[in-house]
Amino acid sequence: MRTQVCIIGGGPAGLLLSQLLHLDGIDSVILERRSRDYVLGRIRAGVLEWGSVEMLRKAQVGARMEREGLPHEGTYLSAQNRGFRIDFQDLVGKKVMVYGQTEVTHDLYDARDKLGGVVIDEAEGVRPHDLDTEAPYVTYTKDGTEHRIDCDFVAGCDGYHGVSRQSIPDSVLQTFERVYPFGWLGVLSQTPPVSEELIYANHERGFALCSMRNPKLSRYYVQVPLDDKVEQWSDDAFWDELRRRIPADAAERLVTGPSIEKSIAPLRSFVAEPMKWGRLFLVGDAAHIVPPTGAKGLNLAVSDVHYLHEGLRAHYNDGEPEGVERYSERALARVWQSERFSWQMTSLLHRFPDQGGFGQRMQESELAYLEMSRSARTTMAENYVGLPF
Ligand code: RFL
Ligand code: PHB
Repeated sequence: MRTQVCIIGGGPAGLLLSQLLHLDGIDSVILERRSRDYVLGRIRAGVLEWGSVEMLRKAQVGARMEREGLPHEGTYLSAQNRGFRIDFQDLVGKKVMVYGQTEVTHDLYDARDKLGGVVIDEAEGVRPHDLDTEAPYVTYTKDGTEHRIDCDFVAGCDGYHGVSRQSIPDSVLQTFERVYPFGWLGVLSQTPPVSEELIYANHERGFALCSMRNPKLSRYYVQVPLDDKVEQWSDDAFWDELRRRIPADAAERLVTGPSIEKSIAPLRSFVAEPMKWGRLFLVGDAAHIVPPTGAKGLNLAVSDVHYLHEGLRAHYNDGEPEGVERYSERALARVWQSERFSWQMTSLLHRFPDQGGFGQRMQESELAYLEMSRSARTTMAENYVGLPF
């Protein structure tokens, strides 16, 4: 088989890239290791920057998001059970959209199917070859038979554990990493959200977050030690801990119910440079991971897709090589901005094992400064709603 762009990974990055290329007359094939049901069953991000909303509209997958998504004009921060608001609309004239990654992925699969996009799922042993030549190709096995796809470019959209990044020689690849000494225990429950807007809570017992998927479905998180196991956390223990960490008025009105999903995710900051090697591009989690505190993971995948799509469109439709050549540099500039913000939000809101009383007071006074200073809130709002592409 031959295609112009072979895309490894059918998560949001791979699907969105494929859809945008299709709309410009550029063909692609997606190779996904998992089954579609598995991909659509993953519960992940919940907040879209407005730039991501516009990208989804441009890709003609925005209709359901317009109907069901929840535009949020602000968010709450809380310190020691008392909250205050960051008003995005007032401070920077922008908002975000609460619409789950699961729904985004669903909409993208539907759109690819409608336009006859090729997504090969349960592709095993996917391997890119000859990436530093003019004629790269990708091999994989499906139902016991080996296949080969010849292409012009390979887009590595295969997440943190994928094969694409590993195909770049060690002598070229540089990685930067910080692993945080805690994780997030997340619960999804069929209960009305405790607040119309998200609440990010700093508490001496640890961080907590109140989020949502829709008016009947809530998503909550509490910071836990890295070695905690999900089985140790009964639903009641989770709700008790959450109540202790959030603003007192929210704790009083919290509606609890059985969890329909419960999992622990570790927190990590990670960047691989460069994001292009020969004819391979790294896109999304394949190149970088952010701790979820700034809600940036999915949004960064979308901005990478923006730069790569622009580059490939200029290459194929205008014979202009610059966008492809400078993909890594352009994407990385924005990646590092989101890394910085996610790291700052994480440092501000979590309890670190070695921070002591002094560290706790520093966080509390930083939060007090945010509450009193419009310019501090403006900086936070500008980053949270997303820097321009
Ligand atoms: P994805 O979504 O990981 O998709 C990559 C796809 O590639 C497939 N794949 C392969 N396919 C073929 N061959 C191989 N060898 C392959 N190896 C992997 C995988 O099956 C998968 O379908 O990456 P993408 O598209 O770059 O999208 C990035 C976002 O998914 C990610 O940044 C966010 O979900 C991160 N993230 C969160 N971000 C937020 O902003 N807020 C959150 O609350 C939030 N929660 C999370 C998260 C990521 C998590 N992971 C990765 C463990 C919670 C979790 C549990
Ligand atoms: C979520 O709803 O899952 C969510 C929201 C905001 C974050 C992280 C996760 O910062």
